[in-house]
Amino acid sequence: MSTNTEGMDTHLIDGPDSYTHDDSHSSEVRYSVFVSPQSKGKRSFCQEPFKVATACLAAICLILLMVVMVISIHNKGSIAVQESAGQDSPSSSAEAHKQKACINVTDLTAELQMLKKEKNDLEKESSHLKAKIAELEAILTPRTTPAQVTAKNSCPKGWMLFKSSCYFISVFSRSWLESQSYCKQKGGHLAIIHTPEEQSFIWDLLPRGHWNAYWFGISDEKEEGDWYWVDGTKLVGGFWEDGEPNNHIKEDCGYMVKTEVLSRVATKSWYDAPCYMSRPWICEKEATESS
Ligand SMILES: [Ca+2]
Ligand SMILES: [Ca+2]
Repeated sequence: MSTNTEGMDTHLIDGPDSYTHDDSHSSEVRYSVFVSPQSKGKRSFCQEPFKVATACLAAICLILLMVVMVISIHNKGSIAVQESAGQDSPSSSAEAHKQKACINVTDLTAELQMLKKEKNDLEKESSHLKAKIAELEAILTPRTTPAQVTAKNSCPKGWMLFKSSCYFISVFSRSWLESQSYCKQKGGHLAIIHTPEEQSFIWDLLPRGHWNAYWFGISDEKEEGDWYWVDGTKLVGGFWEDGEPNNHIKEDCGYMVKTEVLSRVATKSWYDAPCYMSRPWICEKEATESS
């Protein structure tokens, strides 16, 4: 028994060769306890691959760690950039809205100024038109005196009242004689004008035009130069234009002219003209009194 033990120790001390040849007694514990100095170098040689593998693993781990760190840093940087961009975006958007609002305000201000100008222009035009309407109404409204109001003179439709007479302005044209016939049919005669007021009233009824000439009730057909009214009374004075009547081409009938020249006046508007000329005319007849 002791011999076997001593032999076994001898094999162990002798080294791996002996150990190799005695597989039946192999033991990791024993090997580690009874390893000889010579076999120690050989064991380091066998452990070298494990160290290399360990080193490689450590290196790989280190590389992975570095990769993870790099990725982490990169991700943080990206997040920071995104956050930065996310923070700038509302600011930029607000600035853009502000600029747009400023532009809109400028546009609206300009439009407001333009509308104010248009309003002023329209107000001026409105005032002008109101004045024109008042002027036309004054022309078309029969002018009456208090006495006439009391008398309640009235005229047929289309005839204008002045004092005790009604006046009709034709829109058609006829000769002087045909015009007088028309007035007679209506119960009157071509207008007989005695006063500047009557002349002005009739003149105001006439529209302006290039040469608006209206027959009225005066003629010198019987005796050249002797002017008579259609009621047989002789003319006294008159409202002739300068240089008229001139009987230029046998002009024996009178008309009054209203042109677009504003400087012309009612009391210098009469002309003598050929009686056959076709012109509009002015009728006059007595107003109807009603109580
Ligand atoms: Ca004449
Ligand atoms: Ca004449």
